[in-house]
Amino acid sequence: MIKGALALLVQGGGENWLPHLWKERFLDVCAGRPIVLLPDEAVDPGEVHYAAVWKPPAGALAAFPHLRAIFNLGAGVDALLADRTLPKVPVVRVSVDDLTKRMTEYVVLHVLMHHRQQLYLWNCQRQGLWEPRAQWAAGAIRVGILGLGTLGLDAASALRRLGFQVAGWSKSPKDIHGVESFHGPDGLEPFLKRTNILVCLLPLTPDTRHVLNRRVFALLDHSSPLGAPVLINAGRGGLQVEADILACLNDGTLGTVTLDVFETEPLPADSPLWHHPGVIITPHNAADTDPEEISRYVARQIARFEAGEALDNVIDLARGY
Ligand code: NDP
Ligand code: OXD
Repeated sequence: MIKGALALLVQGGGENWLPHLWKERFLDVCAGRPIVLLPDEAVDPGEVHYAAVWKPPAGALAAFPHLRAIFNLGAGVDALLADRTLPKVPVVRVSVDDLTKRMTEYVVLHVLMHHRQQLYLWNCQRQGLWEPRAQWAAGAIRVGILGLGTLGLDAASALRRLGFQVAGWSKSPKDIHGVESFHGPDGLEPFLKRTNILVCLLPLTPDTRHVLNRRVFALLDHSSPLGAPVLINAGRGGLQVEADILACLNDGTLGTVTLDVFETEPLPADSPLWHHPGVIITPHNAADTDPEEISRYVARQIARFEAGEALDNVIDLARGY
């Protein structure tokens, strides 16, 4: 039997994400299935049963009348769901251990960077100054994680092991050992009022867009040894209001921040964030997942789906994540 084709539509990403590399990976793991790289290669649209995509052009997937499932090659589906013509088939996101562990590395690295006053120490080093400041224990700091899904939960557990006081905020209630849990719009204010380091691992949806704004920053707790609170956003740029972040850094509402994601990516060269002394910038690579792991995950899911089993990590289109 001829297998339905897998169409690949991949845009953006770093050197690991070049479309022809994705084609080679899928040829390796999807034995005998035609793999078509779009828009360069020709295919009869009726023969395409699956699509593996990263930021495909709006409307591109509507061309396939027999599409059975769409595999988003990353965890966040906001760019894909913005396409109003998306076919009504299951959309699967990436949720693999490799991605989760890399995000936890990132969160732990940056929480520690701010907690251990690394921006101050680099500044001293540049000036040849030996001027240690008092340092406090992790137990003195309350970290708050926006989003207690796959990524938030793993990061919470690692931070807890380091001794931080950890809380999280989610849409639905949670009961997690050792993590104070808040949920829903009513839970946001008490969550913020106890938080010194705010870590954002939310998906971008109509409900979460611009949640990282001045009103939210002003509620964070200033009473820890850190002084002004810290923001770390590795969710999506659309969650943050960059003008508010800058203004809050400048008036002391925020102390220092780490941003991996931006309203416009790449971050424009004229953004004042690049040169602000209180800002650490990374180029949307917090969880730069192994693509081989992702292609094996997609191939495994297709094989199971064709054997009549359910797909994993299917997006709830009504919720948007
Ligand atoms: P999940 O879907 O597993 O978790 C999402 C969490 O956000 C859940 O706890 C959910 O609550 C919560 N949430 C969603 N909407 C709301 C809301 N309106 N109010 C309160 N809580 C809400 O996602 P992941 O943990 O796997 O990933 C999170 C995001 O991280 C991705 O969507 C992506 O944008 C980003 N990401 C960034 C990467 C990077 O390199 N910078 C890499 C990978 C992901 P509940 O549990 O109740 O459903
Ligand atoms: C993302 C990812 O969603 O890299 O940003 O998986």
